[in-house]
Amino acid sequence: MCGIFAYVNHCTPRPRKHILQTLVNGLKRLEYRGYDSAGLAVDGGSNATPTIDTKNNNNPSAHIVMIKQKGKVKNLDEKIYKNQELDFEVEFGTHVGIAHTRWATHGVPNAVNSHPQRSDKDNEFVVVHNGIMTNYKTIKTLLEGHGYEFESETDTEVVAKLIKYLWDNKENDDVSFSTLVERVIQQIEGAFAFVFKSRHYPGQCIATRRGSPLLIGIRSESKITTDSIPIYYSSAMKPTLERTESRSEVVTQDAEGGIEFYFASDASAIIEHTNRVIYLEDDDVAAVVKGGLSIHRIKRGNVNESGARVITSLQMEMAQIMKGEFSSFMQKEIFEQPESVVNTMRGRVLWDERRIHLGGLADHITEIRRCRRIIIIACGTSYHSAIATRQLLEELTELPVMVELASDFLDRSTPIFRDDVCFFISQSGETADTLMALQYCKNHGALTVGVTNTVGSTISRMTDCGVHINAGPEIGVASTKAYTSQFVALVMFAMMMCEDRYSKRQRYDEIFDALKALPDLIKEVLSLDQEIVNLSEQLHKHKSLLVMGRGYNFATCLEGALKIKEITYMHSEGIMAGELKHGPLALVDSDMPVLMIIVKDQVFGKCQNALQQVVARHGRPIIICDKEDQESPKCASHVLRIPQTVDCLQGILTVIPLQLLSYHMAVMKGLDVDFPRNLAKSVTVE
Ligand code: G6Q
Ligand code: GLU
Repeated sequence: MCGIFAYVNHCTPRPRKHILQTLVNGLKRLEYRGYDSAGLAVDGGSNATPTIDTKNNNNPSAHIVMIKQKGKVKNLDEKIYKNQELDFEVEFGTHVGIAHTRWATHGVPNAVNSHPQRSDKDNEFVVVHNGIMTNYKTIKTLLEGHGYEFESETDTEVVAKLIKYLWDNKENDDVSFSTLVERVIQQIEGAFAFVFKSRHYPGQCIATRRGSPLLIGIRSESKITTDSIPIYYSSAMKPTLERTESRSEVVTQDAEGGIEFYFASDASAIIEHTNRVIYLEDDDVAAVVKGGLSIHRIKRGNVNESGARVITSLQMEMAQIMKGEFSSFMQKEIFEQPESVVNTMRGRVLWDERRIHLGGLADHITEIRRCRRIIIIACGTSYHSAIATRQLLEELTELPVMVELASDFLDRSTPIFRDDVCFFISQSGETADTLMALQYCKNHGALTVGVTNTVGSTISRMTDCGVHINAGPEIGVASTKAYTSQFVALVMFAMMMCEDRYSKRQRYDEIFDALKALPDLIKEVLSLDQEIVNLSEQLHKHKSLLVMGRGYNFATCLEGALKIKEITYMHSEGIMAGELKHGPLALVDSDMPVLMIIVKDQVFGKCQNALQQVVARHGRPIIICDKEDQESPKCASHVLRIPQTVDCLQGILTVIPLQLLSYHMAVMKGLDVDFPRNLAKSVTVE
């Protein structure tokens, strides 16, 4: 979730053209993260350098101009220069510009939903946001009750309106911009990075984060003498929408001479300007006031927090920054999974209430509970996520659940009835086969549900209701984090279907607790990386690799084999262990690499039988098994031990070693991991 860039030039005269170019270039550096729209806000005014008057907050600077556009940053750039109102040559001694690339989570991609979001028609406060707010509906209702009118479908707009509310109800005119922002973030739940600009605080820029990255670059002609930025603590304020109590005035530093600040959600947008940066931490509120930067925090109890944030030097190359410590997007996305599954659950798994709330299904859940049959339709990896969760869906809904490959479903002209509920799973939301199947089911009168990663995609628009998996943009063609997030989304759906059924309560509780522990267990599996590198050394020169398992882990076999095929170009087959003696066993001998997934679930005994059948044919399989399993490793050539979780989530933990294995083998073969031959990220043809 996507890109923030902001630029402050203090006592450093810059023409508006330069400011706009800096903002647009910043956004271009963030394009690789994926986005669907872009926008920015700068000061208006045509021929004068606005004066900085921070003492008198009631004397606003020039009005703020916002330019927003669906689609590429290039389109935004073109739109900027069509703006008749702006004089591009006018110079600003001091100026704050903020910009954003949006990956929609709330509301379709269009200009109104793009960021910056604004407080009111006069653009008194504008804000850019990365992340998802989970309690925005409650705040929105309260603000609407106070007469604030909303124009977008985003969660972000609530923040712009909330800060305006706090401004309108401030105790006195001396209240600082950062105090208002501190008050805002006290009301907010979820993940965010925000950068604010206001005409009431000309020349000031406020940034804050919680769970979403944000850093600040500093550039100055005169030497920056300090190597850290002090933190000012304030006491907690009443978390209420009522008037807040007054507090001590924030201290700011005056900068000597000119200075420039660059705010960004990732270092790739900053490095070309400066390598001196500060990484903000959760709940830091950073304020640039009169060219001085200070950081403010609410003091929490007696916690002994550090008194400063250190200015560090970025030592990296551009490409390195975009992928972080990773060599490819696929690798980055594999390692993002502890966070991406949390984003899928954020605001949906209500930990305190022990409830699941999928807002996008709420209006239809009664109808879904009454249906006669659930049909899940998808392609490729998305299809595998349906295979992975079918058993749980059957168990918790007690309905027949069919899982269909979209192309085959259409070829068969499968009978569909009005009391069917049809799910369409798609990372991109644009896959042609899945789309056609959706049209077909609509024509037959079924209720349609989308499960996609792309807000505003054709599938999310065409379906009656749905769930956005919120895994964040996936760039590697081989799908990884989208798979585990689809998996989690379908598990949440299954749980929501049975939450008022007493007979399912124990099972529900067991899965609920396992969801909480899941991110840490994923981290534990990812720590097997070096072991998997060693295994890849042994395997990558082979021509073929069979992946066997059954029950909840059969989907892992299919998905693992698909990953291996896609990026290593090696033959690989996911084999249902129960089918071994009906054919595939003929392939097994001492030369054929076999990987078996054996975990302690209800098919453990049957998997042991399959293992014996392989061993009897001189196979020496590689085994992925539970840490506690003493039996299976005895027959193995290599063992990968993973932590145990509830049976129906185990597939998330067993698939990750296979994602890593395919990745390392492809690297060893010198192949392009992110863009495998003959494949595209979004398959928009039949
Ligand atoms: C897997 C691929 C591919 C993908 C399908 C369906 O690694 O990315 O199998 O899952 O092409 O795509 P959507 O999920 O976007 O519909
Ligand atoms: N939740 C916000 C929105 O949908 C921000 C999304 C983002 O991170 O780009 O507008």
